[in-house]
Amino acid sequence: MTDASATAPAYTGPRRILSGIQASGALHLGNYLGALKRFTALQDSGAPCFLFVADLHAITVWQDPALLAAQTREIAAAYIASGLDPAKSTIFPQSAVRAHAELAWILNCVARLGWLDRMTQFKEKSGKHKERASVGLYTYPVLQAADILLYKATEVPVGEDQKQHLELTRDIAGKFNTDFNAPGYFPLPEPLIQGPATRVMSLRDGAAKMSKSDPSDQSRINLTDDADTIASKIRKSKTDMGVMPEPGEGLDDRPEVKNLIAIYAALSDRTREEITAEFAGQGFGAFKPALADLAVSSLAPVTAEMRRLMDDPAEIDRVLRDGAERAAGIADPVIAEVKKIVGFWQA
Ligand code: AQP
Repeated sequence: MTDASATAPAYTGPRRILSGIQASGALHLGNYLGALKRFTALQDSGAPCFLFVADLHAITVWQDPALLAAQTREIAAAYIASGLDPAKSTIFPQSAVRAHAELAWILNCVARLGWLDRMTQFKEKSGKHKERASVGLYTYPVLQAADILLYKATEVPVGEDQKQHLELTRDIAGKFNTDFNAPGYFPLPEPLIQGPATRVMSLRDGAAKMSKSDPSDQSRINLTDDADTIASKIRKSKTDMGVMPEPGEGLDDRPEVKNLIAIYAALSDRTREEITAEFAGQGFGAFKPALADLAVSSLAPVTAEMRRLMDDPAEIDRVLRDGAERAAGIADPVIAEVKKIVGFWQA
């Protein structure tokens, strides 16, 4: 793939921020620090924010139909509980705006098979039996490109794991603009991968991403965990025989310690250097309880608000319905224009 930004004329439309979280429930600290907390920080950045619940993405792996709508509400509740104001930010279910699927099909015909073959997330998620994976799991990054380009989003806050998919989105946008002689029609969106916790790692293995599909519940802190569970998981988290590092000490050979410091920094809105300076030379017996207290006090209000909202599904449904209408107000004219550009028959 080439970087489409090298040759394409610049997009001149307004700034828009867009991101999504899969409706597969079970949100964890990685989702909170890598996504939710950062969306909230961007809400007042001067560009409108579109945050969707990715239910079309969720069904790329099996989802129980009896649970999917509740999982969708749970992610919407997490958005609101993390501080997103539905009056300012557009919060909506992806499947409620038909144009996502329509644009994904058109972009499936723009993207090249070789580009998708290189996507590492598919390789990781499909494992040893890729022939048993759904076709949707394979084409997932094209749907993601459609999600972004449908709103002509210019900035996409995501965790480190989504970097390759964002590069693919830029390539698809560039190829569409070139193939259809529509210079600058789609923006080449910028991934916003910033902050101390763009890749929160497992509490049991500093080389693996904290992930909802990790079979060990001890590997992650779930947003539904109570205070005792959070404290116990942090107490039992893997470290080493050493003590807390000195400022400036390299930590590449101590990934678990590096991860805990990054989590502390992200939760407290401080830098890793500040945290290292504070705890230098101390044992983990001092650091882990401090981290546990911080995690509990940061997550407890979010969890409590999520529970309150989940007890009032009608309130969440109002937010999602209103968000879907507002989102369609942007998406529908874009898909109509795209169909015209592609040359489809129009009445
Ligand atoms: N460990 C992480 N650290 C930082 N950011 C993370 N994100 C996910 N895991 C981490 C970010 O959260 C957003 C939403 O992710 P998602 O739930 O839509 O999908 P995902 O990345 O596939 O999440 P998981 O937990 O890793 O799911 P599985 O186990 O199914 O693969 C994204 O912005 C993502 O970067």
